[in-house]
Amino acid sequence: MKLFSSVHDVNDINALAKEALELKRNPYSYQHLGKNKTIALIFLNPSLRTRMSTQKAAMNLGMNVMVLNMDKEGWALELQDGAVMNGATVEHIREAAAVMGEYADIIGVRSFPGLKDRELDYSEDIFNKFVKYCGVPVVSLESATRHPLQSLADLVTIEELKTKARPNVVLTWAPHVKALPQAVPNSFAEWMCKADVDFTIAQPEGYELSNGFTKGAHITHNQEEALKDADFIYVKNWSAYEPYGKVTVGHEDWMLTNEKLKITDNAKVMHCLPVRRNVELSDEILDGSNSVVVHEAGNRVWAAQAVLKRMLESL
Ligand code: SN0
Repeated sequence: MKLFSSVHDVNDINALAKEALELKRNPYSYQHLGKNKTIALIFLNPSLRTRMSTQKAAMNLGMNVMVLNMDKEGWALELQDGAVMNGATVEHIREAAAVMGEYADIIGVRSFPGLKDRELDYSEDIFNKFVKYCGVPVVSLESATRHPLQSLADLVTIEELKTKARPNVVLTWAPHVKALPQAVPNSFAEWMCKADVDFTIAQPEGYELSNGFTKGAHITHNQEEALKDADFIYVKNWSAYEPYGKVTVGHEDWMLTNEKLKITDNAKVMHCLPVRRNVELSDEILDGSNSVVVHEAGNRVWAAQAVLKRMLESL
């Protein structure tokens, strides 16, 4: 594997999830694979789980790891071709990415959307420029429109915890105080549309995701209808796709509570984290027995390790 940026980079998602669970059982069985290989993890935005789980995954494979918090410690990056760089930007992505490719065998990149210019964000300009100029395999650590390592960990978690062959999985919008990217729900939706699950998305009117990510999903504005008989509930806030990046006030009643869980099939509750307690998800859910959010975060290691293993095998 030379690129991991979306579900479209994977032939068989079930085989990859299975490989992740095998690595969970035998974390150190491929320690030789990463010997004398280096991964550089480049962050243009904050991270806890992605940074630590990807570093742990790389170490389990015997790799060396370098982390650069580019937003805080790097030079201000110029992205425009032909720019006259007499302003705030110091270094062009053409040199920055190419130099990183000299130091690393694999590069991971995190770059969030600006949420102002939809066409620019959905063109994945920054991520694609890293891919183009670094010259080595690249893994997405969450780009403007997708978070594939999270989605793979989510699939692994569902495969691991499901009690029926084809579970009902519901992605439900949740309230928030800020405008958040569509990357996590877009990505979860496109993975679930390919997984062996019945998949429903529930969101208030105006929060429909781009239909490029949701083909095959049942989509509703009625949260109660969606939650009925759910086996897994994936909770996430996102801002509107149209009008782009906008949020509306209200919808506080979309927060998940124990009362709402009663109509589910004792559903397990998932969230990518970080979560705003008592805004997106209630204390009673997060501290209750249905929450699997920490277990899900633990599986980030095995998802990342399965992807890095395949990248190392293709070097
Ligand atoms: C990011 C998002 O894409 O929703 C990262 C999730 C893995 N989340 C946030 O930016 C949360 C920020 C906040 O203020 O709660």
